[in-house]
Amino acid sequence: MSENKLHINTLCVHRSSPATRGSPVVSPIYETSTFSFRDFQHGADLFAGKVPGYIYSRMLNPTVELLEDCLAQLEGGHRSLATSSGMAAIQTLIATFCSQGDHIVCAESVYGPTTTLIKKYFQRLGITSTFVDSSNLNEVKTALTPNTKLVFIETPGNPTLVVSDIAAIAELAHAKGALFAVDNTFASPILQQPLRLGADIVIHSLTKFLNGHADVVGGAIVLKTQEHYELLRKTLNHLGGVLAPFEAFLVLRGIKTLALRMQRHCENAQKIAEFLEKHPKVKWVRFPGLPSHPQYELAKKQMSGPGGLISFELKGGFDAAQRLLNSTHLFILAVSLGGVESLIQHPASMTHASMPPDIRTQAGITDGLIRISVGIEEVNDLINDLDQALQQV
Ligand code: LCS
Repeated sequence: MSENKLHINTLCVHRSSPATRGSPVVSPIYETSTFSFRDFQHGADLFAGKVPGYIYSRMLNPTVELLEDCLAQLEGGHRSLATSSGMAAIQTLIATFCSQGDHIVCAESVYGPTTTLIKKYFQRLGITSTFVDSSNLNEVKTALTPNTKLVFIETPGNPTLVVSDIAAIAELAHAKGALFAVDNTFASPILQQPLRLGADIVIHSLTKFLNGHADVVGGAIVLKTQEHYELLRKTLNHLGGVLAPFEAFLVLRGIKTLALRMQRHCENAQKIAEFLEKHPKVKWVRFPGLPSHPQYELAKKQMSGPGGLISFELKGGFDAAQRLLNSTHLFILAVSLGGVESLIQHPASMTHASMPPDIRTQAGITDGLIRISVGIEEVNDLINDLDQALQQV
């Protein structure tokens, strides 16, 4: 049928999705839920896995796949999967590898909902867990049992910034036949590449440094082997927590400036941590770039920069923390981290409020603890903002 014979109702549907034109420098967004088959046999072959190609965007989408390929390369992995959030990545990981009767060893200093996911939802399915100070290798070793399937850590850990020895924990986990996953959200692949240090799996909240602009929620799982990739791809397809193409496009755009941003985050955070440590109203500061950090030497060895997160406590405890959080102007009072703008928040009543209180206390998340995510603004403006806010305390 010639074009001009088509009814406008048909044209609305068919001419709004033209084929790719020219050779774009930036990949177009494949904002489509489904893909046509050339003929019956092609469709059947795609479903049977006999030929490569796209079927349906929950299974695979070209824009999302471009991001997945990019993340695998940044982390030195084989393949990766992008998910609808960091939590979806962790859920997909555990659902893939752990069954009733299995055991997880998890770091106590992790994002609050990660603890809740393991302690509440997976425990209900008969998966037990032990939470340890992952900077203490003896604690990790003692917690491992013959049923341990997965060791899960964050380094640096949210929000205490505790640093754990990736290579040493990989050895301990592998000696017991357990898989070892590292949530690399705080470092980003620019500062640390856990797969190269012996981890089997890397988790990311793309919401943070990788996207970097506080306008996307997303996650990722990076893997070393095709076998793991295929297992996880099946789980993700069935659980359904996939990333949308537009979000993938935004993260790809964010990644273009990741290295530059990380450099500025690190430089700014170093100066701010030094300022805070000298301030008379500050009790202590935790920042991997300060010699006072308990794992300063390990951080220097394992990471190529200290990152953009700082945690600290004021001498005035909880009341002083409340005052400070209500007094900053440039530091935005908001959770999340890793964006170009500086943020300030109170873990015990915000990001880690859902955590069982005993594990929260065990992890050192005190009521006076404040966490800041240092952005890429001019550092003296940020220091002046904290300085004036500290005067209100
Ligand atoms: N892993 C880490 C280390 C995180 O910090 C977060 C979120 C997640 C995983 C979960 O990622 P999401 O599902 O949010 O993409 N951390 C947050 C925080 O510290 N403040 O708000 C969110």
